[in-house]
Amino acid sequence: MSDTASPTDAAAGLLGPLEPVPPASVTDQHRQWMLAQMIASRIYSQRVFNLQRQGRAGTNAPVDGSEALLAGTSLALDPTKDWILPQYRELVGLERFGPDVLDRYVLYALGHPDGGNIPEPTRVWPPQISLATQVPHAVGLAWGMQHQPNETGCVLVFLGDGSSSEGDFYESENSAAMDGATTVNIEFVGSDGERALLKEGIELQ
Ligand SMILES: Cc1ncc(C[n+]2csc(CCOP(=O)(O)OP(=O)(O)O)c2C)c(N)n1
Repeated sequence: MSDTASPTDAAAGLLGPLEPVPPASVTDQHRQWMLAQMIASRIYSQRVFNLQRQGRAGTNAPVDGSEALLAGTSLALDPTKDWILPQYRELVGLERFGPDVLDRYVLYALGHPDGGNIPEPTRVWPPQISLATQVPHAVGLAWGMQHQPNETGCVLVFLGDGSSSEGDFYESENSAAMDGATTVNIEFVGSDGERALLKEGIELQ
């Protein structure tokens, strides 16, 4: 990385092919890319936070503390096959899925209606502030993909532990288990810094 290159430029230069990278295949170049992504996502998040403090952007949930999870999961997925349904913190860390993710996130933060739509071919849905309401959509999307012979990807949905108090969460988990839908839920377990991964209703600590 040159002295003049921004983290964003560095990340773009290191993006490489879009194939998912399994843990055993992670190289130093991937690690360098993930670090650049983590730094970039913090910078994007801080920028929107500053806009919010100036009264130029609306409600904002900073990415702080979730950068590594986003860089890692983003690298593990295939942006041409897999889908991500974010909650409200994650979009600044999902540049690998397409530069318009960030553009649309900023529009959303500014209150522009186009921020509620991320056009194809980008496989990331817009932010969702109503807790757990993205989870039934994720299961429905995965279930629909199972009926499309050309769709071989998975659906990843982000939610916080507060979402596990919502009916949407349990109804979705039940539907996913019944339908065998390929969804992976990533749960952030808030302020204590612990995280849990829920997959088809089985909790792995
Ligand atoms: C259905 C619903 N109820 C309440 C809220 C208000 N609300 C916004 S963020 C939040 C806390 C969510 O905490 P958590 O699930 O731990 O997610 P985190 O933001 O910590 O990642 C609440 C209660 C909401 N957005 N939606």
